[in-house]
Amino acid sequence: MGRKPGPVQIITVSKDDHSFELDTKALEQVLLAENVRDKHVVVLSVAGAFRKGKSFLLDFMLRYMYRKDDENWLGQDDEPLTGFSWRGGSEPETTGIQVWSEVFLVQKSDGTEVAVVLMDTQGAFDDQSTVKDCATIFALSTMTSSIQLYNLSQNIQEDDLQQLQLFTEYGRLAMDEIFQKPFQSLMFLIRDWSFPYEYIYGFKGGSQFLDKRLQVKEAQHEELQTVREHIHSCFTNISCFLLPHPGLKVATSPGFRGQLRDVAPEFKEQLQSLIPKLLHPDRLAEKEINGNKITCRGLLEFFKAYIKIYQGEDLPQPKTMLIATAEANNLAAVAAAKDQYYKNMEKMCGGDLPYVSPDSLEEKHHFYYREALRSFSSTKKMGGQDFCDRYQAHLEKELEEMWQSFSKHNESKNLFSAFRTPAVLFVLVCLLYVLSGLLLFIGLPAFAWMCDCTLGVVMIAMLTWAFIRYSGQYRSVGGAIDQAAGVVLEQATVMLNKSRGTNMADTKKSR
Ligand SMILES: Nc1nc2c(ncn2[C@@H]2O[C@H](COP(=O)(O)OP(=O)(O)OP(=O)(O)O)[C@@H](O)[C@H]2O)c(=O)[nH]1
Ligand SMILES: [Mg+2]
Repeated sequence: MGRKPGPVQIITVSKDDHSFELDTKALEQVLLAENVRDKHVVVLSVAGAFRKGKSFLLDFMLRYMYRKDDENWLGQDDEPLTGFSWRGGSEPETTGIQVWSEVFLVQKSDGTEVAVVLMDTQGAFDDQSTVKDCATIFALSTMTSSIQLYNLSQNIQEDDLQQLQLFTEYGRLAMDEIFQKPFQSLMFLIRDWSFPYEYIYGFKGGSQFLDKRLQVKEAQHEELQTVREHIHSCFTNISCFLLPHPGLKVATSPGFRGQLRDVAPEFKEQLQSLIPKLLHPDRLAEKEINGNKITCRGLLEFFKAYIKIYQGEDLPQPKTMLIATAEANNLAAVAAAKDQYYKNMEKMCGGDLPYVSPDSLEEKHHFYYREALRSFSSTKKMGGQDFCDRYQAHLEKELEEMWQSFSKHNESKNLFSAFRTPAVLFVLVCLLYVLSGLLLFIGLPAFAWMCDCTLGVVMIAMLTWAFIRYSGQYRSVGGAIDQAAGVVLEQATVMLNKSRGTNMADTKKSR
């Protein structure tokens, strides 16, 4: 050890290609420290929107961990607040995921020692991160932590719950097996709570407030119910803490360095209640995976496994609400247009309906194709013209494929095409029979014999074909016979056309 403790960047997000990287070496140095590596691990993470005082709060937790024996652990009046890097201003500060380099050993009342890791995360919804970046950070920190603090400002809004649902679902997707409750503790931490007259500050008011917000009622719209049920189903333990506003100096002064002098007394008072309770040895829940408590060494392996999943291509892309809605709209319009085309064409030539002349079928196809495209473009869809054009191209391609299959199906109903192979073979047998007789007559028995042999082969082919059609077996042989008959027919047509062509040329010449 010996080195001064500080934040360690373990996960970095690339600004260019939005990829994620785990610094295994750095994480190994933290988790494989000799005194902690075989201890059960407790991971406390803070996540939520950017610029809402996450790192600031973690620094008070650090103070507590270092000075908990001191009555005055919160600090001196003029002492600057250090630890995880925090600052004022509107630009994001923390990036990726960081952990504190020192893992704290805490003894529980039953004598067991656990290792406590504090984790700071990149704020969500800044102007440089995609939905996928935010979802990945949140999911990774939720999957690897045993206590996740969801840091919110002022209230629990419905969109906060929806984001939580999206992010946790993204996490659940990456976990191998889905358990009844895949994650452990979730704590809503509401900053700048301004209605203590309705729900008092602290855990008590928080829990009443949360009960009200997460209540699932019969009369609620299904959408609201699903969000709540999802959140309940993801975490074993959900709590809430209402924290007051820290005072205008903290929120707005550019010169504020974390001196307690400038922090509102009620904020300090609530910190003194929140942090010791949160970090109370008996409240520190060990990280469990598959129901087993894991050690620091084990956690390292899980980090490696989880990051691989997020680096891979298997997971779907979480999208913005507009894009997801626009996609759903367009897909629904494509499906409706396809359905309309299919039904119309079915009426023309589907199922058992008799053979239709290809020309009139093609005419109908063009008509219904245009109708389907018209119905697609007249449906109201979100996402703008570009988006719509992409889906229209998709629709055109699919309609074209459907047309090909309708046309083939119609073709197969043509009696001649069904009997094409036996007809060709039969004509061939007749021709060979006549030819053989002719050759014998003009005194060429050897050639006549060859004709007879070929005739025999063709007849066997005919019988085989009939057997295959009847039994449905050896279809590849049947296909080969069909193909051979097709080639013969083709050659014959070409020859016929050629002779017709020369005839025409002759008549033209004679004219
Ligand atoms: N209004 C308000 N401001 C706070 C609170 N706690 C800290 N701040 C201020 O919020 C600003 C941002 O603090 P940080 O801790 O850097 O915020 P963060 O959430 O870690 O920000 P990112 O790392 O960018 O996501 C600082 O100016 C703090 O003084 C709080 O409870 N309420
Ligand atoms: Mg931060």
